[in-house]
Amino acid sequence: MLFSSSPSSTHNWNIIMSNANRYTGLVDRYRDRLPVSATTRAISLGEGNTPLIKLENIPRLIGKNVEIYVKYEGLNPTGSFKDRGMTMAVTKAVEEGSKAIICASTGNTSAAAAAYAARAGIKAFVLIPEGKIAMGKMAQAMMYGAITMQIRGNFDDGMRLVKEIADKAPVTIVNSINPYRLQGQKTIAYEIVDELGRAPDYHCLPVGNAGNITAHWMGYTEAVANQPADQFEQVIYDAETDQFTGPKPEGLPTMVGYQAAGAAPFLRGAPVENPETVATAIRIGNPQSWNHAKAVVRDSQGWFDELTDAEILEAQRLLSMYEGVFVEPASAASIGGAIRDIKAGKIAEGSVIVCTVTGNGLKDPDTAIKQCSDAVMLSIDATLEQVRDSILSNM
Ligand code: AN7
Repeated sequence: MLFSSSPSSTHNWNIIMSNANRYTGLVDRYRDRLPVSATTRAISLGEGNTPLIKLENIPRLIGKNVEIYVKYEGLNPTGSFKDRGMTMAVTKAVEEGSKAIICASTGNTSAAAAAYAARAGIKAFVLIPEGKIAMGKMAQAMMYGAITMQIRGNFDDGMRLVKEIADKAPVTIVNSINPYRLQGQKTIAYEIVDELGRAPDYHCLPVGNAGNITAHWMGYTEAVANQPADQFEQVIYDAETDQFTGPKPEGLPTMVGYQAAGAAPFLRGAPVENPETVATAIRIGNPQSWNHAKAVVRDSQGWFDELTDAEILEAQRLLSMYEGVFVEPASAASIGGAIRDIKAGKIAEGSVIVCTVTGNGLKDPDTAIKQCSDAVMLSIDATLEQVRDSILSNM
């Protein structure tokens, strides 16, 4: 029986478990720069440590002399960057004795919350907009055993409800308004600075709630400042002064945030009432980290811009077909926007650019298949002749 307990193994697993070189996730890796103690038990699935892939073909294709890297966050345990924040949020929730977590989500946060709650043995309640999350994310919430509430409303409605319910029920909010989320997510910048030996000139990423662009900035500031461990000062956004606290090093990247045109409150200068985009992950009209992200763009002399759904899908396909990197539509906004700004000269030749590609393409198979009506998909008899003809006519 699957769920019956089996007699304990006679192997001495401790020998294997004591391998000091084993990567055990970002809380363990960056323990001295995160709000945990030496004894805090990390709730981890080995998140972080994702590939930084240098693009080979796209720079040639656009005819510009630039170094573009994608940080492939789709290779996290639940397939998105949300795992970085969730390992921290759930680690702290468990440390503080919480038995349940809750979030509103466009899909990826709910998948991560559900997985880390399963890992910790606590409950996850997730609110998702009915009919508006990608199939893979839905499958994840169900498989990981979350209690899923599909609401007749959008993400912003769910977020409002989660904030209201938190003091009426014994649940810990794990949306990015939970400060531990950004603490976990900042580690992406540590990894990039580690690998490049410096920060890039530009960092481009998709923006929904704007938590991630804020976390990137905190991480870059801490990593570039390269503070000694015993004098480590965390960088956080102080709402009172509208400033980031801590060191102010030289050599930080220009931060560029891209939104979907139908869900682009930063471009409109105000919340968007009925956000709409094929990139459901960023179908958000009322960003929770509004002031933080404005401060990031101000301090880094960066900018926000928007992409149409058609531009987002084109970038998604380009990255798949020319580089073999399959990301979900929201993630493609970063590369699509960067390519446009490189072509326009807004991002100068000779620059080093990192784009965060936030989620795995497998999350949203429907949107992928729908836009590939022109893909070569032959239907043939199971004969050697037809296979051979198919090859020869397509060489
Ligand atoms: C793939 O899961 O908000 O600007 O509820 O899933 O930090 O919000 C997802 C956001 C970009 C935007 N790319 O990041 C959720 C959710 C992907 C995402 C974003 C999301 P933020």
